[in-house]
Amino acid sequence: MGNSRKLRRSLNAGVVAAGVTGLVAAGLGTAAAAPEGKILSADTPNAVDGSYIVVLNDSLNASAVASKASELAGKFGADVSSTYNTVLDGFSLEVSEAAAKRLAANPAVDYVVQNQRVQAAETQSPTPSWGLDRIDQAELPLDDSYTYNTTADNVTAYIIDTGVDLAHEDFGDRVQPGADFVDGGGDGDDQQGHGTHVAGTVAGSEYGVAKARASFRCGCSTPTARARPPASSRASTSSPRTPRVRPSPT
Ligand SMILES: [Ca+2]
Repeated sequence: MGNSRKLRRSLNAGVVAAGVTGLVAAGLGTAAAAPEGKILSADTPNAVDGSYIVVLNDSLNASAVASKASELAGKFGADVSSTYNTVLDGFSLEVSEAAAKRLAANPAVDYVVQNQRVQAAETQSPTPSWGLDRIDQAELPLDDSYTYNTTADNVTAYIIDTGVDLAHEDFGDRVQPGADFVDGGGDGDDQQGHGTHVAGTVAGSEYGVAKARASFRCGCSTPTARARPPASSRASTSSPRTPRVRPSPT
């Protein structure tokens, strides 16, 4: 066989090979075009690899959630870890990141969020109020403790109420003066008490939900719009007001 003939055969084979490669590439291109959605809270320091919560678009009963969860997880050969039907309708599962992105693009899915590791920061027990005891548990009876997993040190709360007792010991140096719409030019100091109660519930070190370094600013407006006492009078009679927390029946 002459070299020219070998060369023709070689070129023909090359053309065929190129054609096959093109077809394969075209096929791969079609597969890669499968729609993908975004995974929320991915790549955070506390993200759990391969563990996701899938929230469905529709509000379904427990049986329908289980059925839809099984259907969607089954598309990727995964088992459903848990189903949810109270706060949200959805399920959790362990799948690859690629599968989770495919799930996020499914029309039946609202969003997919990656599971996160959380841990309790501290427990306050006994609790000084019914509200703190109640806020950290869904079920009764109350356990006379409040466990929180964040001190909210990256949060600034704005209290728009009757003002805040700026000198109250439960606030330390975390409270900052705000606007005053009653006696213009004031610093938002509380002349009624309700705003201090609200601020104490939000960020008081003993009575508050956010206990650590959360700072907050106060705004003052009082429904009674009563006259502000003279400064000399306030200086001689004022004392720190204790945030009053109204007990509620269990
Ligand atoms: Ca509790």
